[in-house]
This record gives sequence, structure tokens and C-alpha cells, in this order.
Amino acid sequence: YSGERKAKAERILGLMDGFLKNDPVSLQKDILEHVEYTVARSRFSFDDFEAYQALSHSVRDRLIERWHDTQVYFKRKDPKRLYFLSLEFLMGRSLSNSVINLGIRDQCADALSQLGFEFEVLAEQEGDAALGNGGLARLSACQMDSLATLDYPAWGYGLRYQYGLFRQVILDGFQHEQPDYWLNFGNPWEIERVHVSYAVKFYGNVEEEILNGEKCKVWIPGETVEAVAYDNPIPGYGTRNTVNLRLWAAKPSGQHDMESYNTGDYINAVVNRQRAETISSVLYPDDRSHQGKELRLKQQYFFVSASLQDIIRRFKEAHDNFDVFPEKVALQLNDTHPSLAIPEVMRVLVDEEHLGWNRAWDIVCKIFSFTTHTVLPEGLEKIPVDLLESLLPRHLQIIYDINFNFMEELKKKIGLDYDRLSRMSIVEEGAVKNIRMANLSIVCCHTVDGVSRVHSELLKSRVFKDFYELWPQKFQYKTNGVTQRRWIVVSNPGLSALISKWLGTEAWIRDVDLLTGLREYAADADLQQEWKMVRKVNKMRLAEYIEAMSGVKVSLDAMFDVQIKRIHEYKRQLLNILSIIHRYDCIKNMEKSDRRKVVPRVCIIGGKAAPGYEIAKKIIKLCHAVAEKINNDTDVGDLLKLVFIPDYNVSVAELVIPGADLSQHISTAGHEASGTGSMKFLMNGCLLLATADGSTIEIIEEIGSDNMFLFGAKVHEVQALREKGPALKTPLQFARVVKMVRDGYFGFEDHFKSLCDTVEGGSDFYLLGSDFASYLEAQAAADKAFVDQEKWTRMSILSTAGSGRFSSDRTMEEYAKKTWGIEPCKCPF
Ligand code: RUG
Repeated sequence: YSGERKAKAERILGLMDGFLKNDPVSLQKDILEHVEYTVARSRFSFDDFEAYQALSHSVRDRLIERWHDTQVYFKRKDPKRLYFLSLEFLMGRSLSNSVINLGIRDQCADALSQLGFEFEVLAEQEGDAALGNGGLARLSACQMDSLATLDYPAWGYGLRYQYGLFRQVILDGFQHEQPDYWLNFGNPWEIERVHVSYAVKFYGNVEEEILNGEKCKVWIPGETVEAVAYDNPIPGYGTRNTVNLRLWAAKPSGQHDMESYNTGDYINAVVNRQRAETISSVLYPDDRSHQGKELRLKQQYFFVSASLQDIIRRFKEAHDNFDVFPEKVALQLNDTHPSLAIPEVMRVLVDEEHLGWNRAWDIVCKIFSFTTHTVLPEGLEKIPVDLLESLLPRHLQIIYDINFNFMEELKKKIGLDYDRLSRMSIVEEGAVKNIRMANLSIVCCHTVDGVSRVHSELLKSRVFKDFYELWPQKFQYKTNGVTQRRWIVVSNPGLSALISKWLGTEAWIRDVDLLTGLREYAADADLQQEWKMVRKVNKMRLAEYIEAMSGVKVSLDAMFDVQIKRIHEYKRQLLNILSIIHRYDCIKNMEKSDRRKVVPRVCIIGGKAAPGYEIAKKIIKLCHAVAEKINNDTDVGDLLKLVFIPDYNVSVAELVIPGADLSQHISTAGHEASGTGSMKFLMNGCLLLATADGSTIEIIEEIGSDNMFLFGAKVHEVQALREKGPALKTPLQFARVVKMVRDGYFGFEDHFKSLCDTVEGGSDFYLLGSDFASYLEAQAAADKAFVDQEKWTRMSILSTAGSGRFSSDRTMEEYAKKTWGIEPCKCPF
């Protein structure tokens, strides 16, 4: 600064004490001030929730300081930035994660204890930010943590839904959905930016105009909605860098519909304006398919348009033409959900910036990259042309133009192979004409990433085979990862401290490959003892939770066997339940004397079913019906328990994962693109019972197949097995347990009939029957290993030691180097 601005800056600096201090006394002062002035309670009398609010605001102040410094530094350096566009972010709670990353966890705990509060208790006051469905959304959250920690100049963009993922309530064993109005008690982790808002347009028509002698298109919109920014600072660990997650909320536009007002219909005019807010009101709760919903399309365009206006504004502040746009901007499409960004960038560059089609296209091809997260055909989004034409008429024209050029280019390369041309076309012809968003993304992005090696192989050999043959260089993969900060340090502090003690350093929290150092102590009796102790404490915590929520008392000596994830037929929770019935049946039919040999198990299942997914809901009901029978059978007692954990979310995962002995990842091979739950369990020293699917294949390479319990058909065997249909061999035990369900052994036989039909009579698409025998063998191997606690503990230590490759730090470094071309930009202050 110079002159007057300099004098002003100096005066402000003179008034400041410097950065906020992090010693317990300073924190106490800040907390008390927030009690008085932010929460507006007396500092002499406030409860746990108010203390949580005041503490969160004190932490937020520190986040804001760092956020400002980081953004100023990025602005000054003007590095190439990554913009990560995702319709879903499953952030969970923020308090514990923030204080760990800021390095002030212990100081906060000290400050609170002197005020008569306990940090852990206050952390429990926070609700989850559940702005996403499952794996894809939590992955985005893990990746933001890694981007900040690794000092990458990154921004996340998404939607600020007023209602997050529904709350699952179980009544008589049936799932019911309740709205998650998560903002009810305020959200101290976001900053509303009333001045950062953009008009987003919909509907209307396209007209032609002559500008400087050239024809150009002008979109005359029919509706305008305002997008207002809410910033969520994401702190890195061991760095001052704090990046931004900017979420957009829809508000009525400032522009009035004068006609309605003038006709005297004041109330309806206001109500109509208010409807704008519905765009960001609710998260779609189905992670399988979203075909043809207007609101969904509006959500996608709304967040894409606002984000791009923000990105282009930032770019134009530092540059007066678009020549260097690709050197400064990388746009990552998290699945096809944000892929309307492609025609939107074309529209802005061609219609508003008047760059000309070819120049705009050249830029688009350099800035976009795309990651797909599915192999399921229903996961590939399609937008009905009619819908797009009415909502975004100019975008449809642009997509048609992109497709026309692509088809012409393709014909030159492959000739008039109409089958292939029609498969690859962005436009799907048929009774209903659709836009294939995956095809659009592949055509326009420079990189198409899968989320595990096998996923990428399947994309190349099946799902996108035609495209791979055309552009082999576009296809890559970056195996997913999760952040060890949240999934070990925050959620398993006991294990975290133990790891640091034995490695002699906390450096693994940033450099997770150091975990391999645990391998040399895996057989050490002292480490084993301490490891077992930590695990036991975690099991106690989980057992208390189970009892509080279900009334079922479980034995700590039992093996805690967990399957927590969305309920899907391909994830095969039904296979798990059928094997639990088999186990129960075996115990019941055993001589009493033989029961001593049975390894006691607590089977824990948790997960939400999409509200319209009937079969998934029946799986939940079956789980409850079986649990009811088993848990009330005193003859079986502690030998077997089955518990369904309701309303599974990030916070529940943080509690359950550290307490699990065994976890199940048993999807039919070739169906789970990656899977990230397995990585969290692995980091926490939980053994895996799994099929060779998704990233499990790479986990096997790291820890060895003898360190886990593998079973089932391999990816390349699945198709042939399916073709056998009714001729497929299924074991007698399988037929027996399905019959027990059919015959009403657990009640509700009419209700379960259609569920049983999905696995019998030649219609067992997910191969539960043919995998059953090898599944039971893997279960038996797990029982046998559990009896030998020394061996089990060694395997557990080796699991944690081999988990480093599955950190999102590694994934983000790979993306930065191979896909985005960005460099760290570390804030020096
Ligand atoms: O089902 C996939 C998981 O296999 C994967 O680990 C995760 C993150 O890449 O994404 C999940 N996913 C896929 N969530 N939504 C979709 C729909 O495309």
C-alpha cells in the first residue's frame, strides 16, 4: 500500500493485538466473549450447547484469520487454481477436525476444563453436515482436507442444501425418512457472503442478434434466481493454508415481476418469488439414478452457473483476456453432476465474451477433467432433451453443436459405422430423446479418471470401450483415498497416540507412508498389548452406544463384525444377513458341548436405503426381523447378536469404525467402483472380509491376501456365472436359509417374498447363491483367526501399517501432477 491506504493499514495494524493467541487463557477469554456477545448468554451461566457455540465461534475466528491470509496470498501469487465442482459434500462435524488441523485441540480442552466443560461432550453437541449421499460425497470432503493440507490452491464449489440427507428412523423394523433441517440451530462453520451473489437464469428463448456485423445468439431468460455464497473454511493440517468450500444458496432475485405486482396480486407475487429458494432446499436422496427430474437439473445448473460466474470474475480481476485461462484454471467435474459446466463455459465465452467458437472450444478442451464414480448403467445420467430445451434452451443448442462437430470428426476416423456412431453420440435417439452427460463429459474433458484400477479397466473394456479406442490417452485412474486426519487422528485418538509413540513421531499425520514403520513391531508383545488395550476401549465405547440405542447388551469378548454403508443389492447386505441366519441355525442345531467352540459374534449392520428403493428397504426390515429373533433367544445368548445401527452418518462411522474387529466389503465383483469405507477400517486396524472388487484389489497388494479374508467370484468370472442362470450351483445351506425366510421363520413372509425372489429361481443377478459357500469359508477363516488373538493383533497392526497408500493425500498429489497441473502454494505467514 502507499499513501492514504498505507496510513489506514498502519492505523489498523496499530489497533490489532496481532493474530489471535492459542494459549488456554486467551482461548478462555475468547470463548467467554462469544458466550456474552455472539450467543448472547451470560458468561456466568451457559450450558453445553451454548459452550459448544461459543467454542466454535472462537475456532472459526482462527479459521477466518488463516483463510484471509491464504486467499490474499493466492491472489498475490496468482497460481493455477483447481476448482472442484461437486453437487455433494459430506463434511460431517467440523469442530474436532478443525481444532486438530489448527493444532489447538489440547489448548481448547484445557481452556474448557477450567471453565467446567469437557471438550468431548461439547463436540457431541454438533450435528452432521450431511450434504451428500455416501461414498462420492465423503470422498469430496476427504479430498478438500488433503488439498488444504498439501497447500494446493484449490476451491470447492457445491450447493448449500437446507435439508441434507434424510434422517433414518426405524419403526417396527421399517425405515422411515424424516427431513434433516440441519440449519435449525445455526451453523458457525459457514460465513454468509451477502455481497457475493450472482443472477442465475432459466427458461426463456434464444434470439439472434447482429453484433459488429456478426450474427450472435442471445438468451432471453424467463426466470432469474439469485445465488448467494456461503463460505466454509477448510483448514490444512500442519500448515496455515486454509482453503474455501463455497456453497450456493438460492434466494429470490432482486428483479421483480412487475406485472404480478401491478395487477394487484401482491401475495402471490411474493409467494412465487419465494419459490426460488426451493432450488437449494433439498438433497436428492438416491445415489443410483436421477433421470429426468426438473428440480435436479435446476440444482445442477444453478450451482454450475454461480460457480463459473465467480471463477470467471476472479480470473478477470487479474487478466484482461482469456489467453492464459487454461494456465490459471483447472475445472474438475466430480461425476457428471456438474457437467452442464461445459456448455455453460462455451456459452459465456462465445455469447458473452465473443471469443468465437473455435477459440472457446480450444479453452474448454484444456480446462475440464472428469472423474466417474460408477460402473452401473443406471448411474450414467441422461437428461431428456425436452426438459433441457425448456429449462436451458441455449445450452441445448450448444450441446447439439458440440455433438455435430464430434460426429463429423468421428466419421472421418471410423467411417460410417452407424452403430458405433449412435453409441458414442452425445444425443441418444429413441422414444424419449436424451442427452448423455457421460458422453458429453468424455468428449470435452482432457482426462477421464476412474476411482480404482479395476474400475478404470472396466471403463476401458466395457462402459466406455468405444471412447477408449478413440482416445486411449484420456483414460486414467487415481485410486481413491481417505484422510487419516479425520479417520485416525480425530476419530481414534487412542490409536493415533499409540502410533505416534511407536513411530517416535507425529509426522505420519502428514506423511502417511511412515505408517509402514509399524510393520517391524507387528509381532512385538508390548505393542500388541497396547494395541489390544486401545481397541478394547473403542469396543467399550461402541458397546455402550449399541446398548443406548437398541437396548442390546453385547459382550466385549465377541468379534465385532461390521457392515456399514448405503443399502444396495450389489453391496449384498442380504448375503450378510443370510449368513447370520445360517450361523444362528448352526448354533441351534449344535450339541450343547460343541457350542463352546463357537466364536461369539456381534454382527452390526447400518445404512440408509434410498426412499424409493423397495428391495433395499426390505433388506433393512429383514435385518430387524432376524435380529428380533436372535437377540431374544436366550438359548443362543452372547454367541450371536445382530444389531442394526439406525441413521448411519459420518459421526456414527467415526464411532463404529475404531471399535470394529472385522468389516465387510462384499459387493459382487465388478460393481463397486472403488469403495472407501474399507480404507477407513484398514487404517484403524480392522480386518477385512471382502470380495476382490474395487480398491480392495489394491488393498490386497499392500497388505497381502493372507492378512484378510477374501472370497467370491472374481470380476472376470461374473459374466459367465450370470449366463448360467438357473443352472448355477448354489449350496444346500443357501436354499435352506432362504426357505427359512420364505416360510416365515422370522415373520412377514408375504413382505419378504419379493426379496427372496431376487436371489432364487435363476434371477440371482448379484450372485449371492453362487458366492455363498466361499463366503461361509471366509467367515470360518475369520473365526479361526480371531481365536488366536496374537495372530489377530499382528494382522490388525499390519493392516494399519499397510494403509498409507489409501490416503487422499496420495490421491490429490496424483491428480495435481497428472490431471490438473497445479503446484502447492504455501502461505508463508
Ligand atoms: O459407489 C461409489 C463407490 O464405489 C466409490 O468409492 C465412491 C467414491 O468414488 O463413489 C460411490 N458413488 C458412486 N457414489 N455415488 C455414485 C454415483 O455415481
